Amino acid sequence: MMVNRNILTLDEFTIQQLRQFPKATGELSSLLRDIGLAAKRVNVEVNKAGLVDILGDAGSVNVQGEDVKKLDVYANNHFMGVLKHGISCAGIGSEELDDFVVFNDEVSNNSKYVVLFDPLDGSGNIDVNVSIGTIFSVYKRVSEKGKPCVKEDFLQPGNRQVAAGYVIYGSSTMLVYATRRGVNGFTLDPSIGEFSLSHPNIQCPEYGMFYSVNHGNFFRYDEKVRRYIDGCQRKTKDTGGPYTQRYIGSMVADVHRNLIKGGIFMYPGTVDKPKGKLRLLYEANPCAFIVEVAGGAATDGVQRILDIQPTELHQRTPLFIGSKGMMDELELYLQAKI
Ligand code: P6P
Repeated sequence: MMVNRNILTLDEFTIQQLRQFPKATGELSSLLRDIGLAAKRVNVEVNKAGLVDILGDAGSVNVQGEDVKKLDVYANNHFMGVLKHGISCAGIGSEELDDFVVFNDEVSNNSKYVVLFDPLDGSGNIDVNVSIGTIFSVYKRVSEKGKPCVKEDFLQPGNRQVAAGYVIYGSSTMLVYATRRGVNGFTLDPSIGEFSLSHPNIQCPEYGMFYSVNHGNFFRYDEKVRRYIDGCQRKTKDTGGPYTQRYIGSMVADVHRNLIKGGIFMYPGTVDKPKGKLRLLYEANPCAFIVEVAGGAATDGVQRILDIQPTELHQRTPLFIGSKGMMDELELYLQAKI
């Protein structure tokens, strides 16, 4: 199979971006390449999960009280490992770890960034071969360089993100990341073992035909949310529909489809869990950053996700995210204007 020599790899792309800023230190480019390396290693295990004894629970329970799958542990260790042994990251926060991890060595203490990540989102789908993903969020540390990073470095609002992205281990393996300069998607090319630029300058369509929500919670949602979902079901050709309901159970996969084709993903709060299920720091914030840079929108039903001031690593938030036109219509329902 001929490989198109003109397709930039992730490494070539990040270096090309770096060359446009001669004063840049190269730390962000290096960090993104580190994440790409860890993603390739995790991809190998995800792709053979059915063949080796890596399926099933690792026998432990994580801070979320969820059974930890062995692949969760593997992914967490690999992403933390490349970041700890790189030159760009002073510390991390992970869904799989109780607290922040301050690397606290001479190189890391002089590194510019901190990273928050969900090493394997949707891990409940591992055993049934449904797409899963890694999500990451990058901040410039606010504490003094030369010293260990501190909690405040991680608890910045999402509008301070320098970069964010996800890896989706699906029919192909893709790495999508955003900086303020744009959103770009890279597909892993097995013939060269590199992520290659396949989706340059991703723009989220203003409208779409997909809505994603767990209907099993329907009668526990707020009445305004129920009315919006009901409205989705009533769409016709004359009113911008008909819509299709797609809910994969892996947020990365649902958000990715809606980013590319247009649509809205919702994980609202419920009467018993008003903050919903999804985590602000390493799920909602990075996805909100990516979707907003691509022209979409993301709120918690009241305010912009990226404006929320975090208070703790594992805090949850309701999440409504996707095409701008669909989010604007949702807003009218939430404000009881229709
Ligand atoms: P529910 C996966 O566990 C996850 O965190 C997201 O990836 C996904 O969108 C959501 O939970 C699914 O949750 O409650 O609908 O099964």
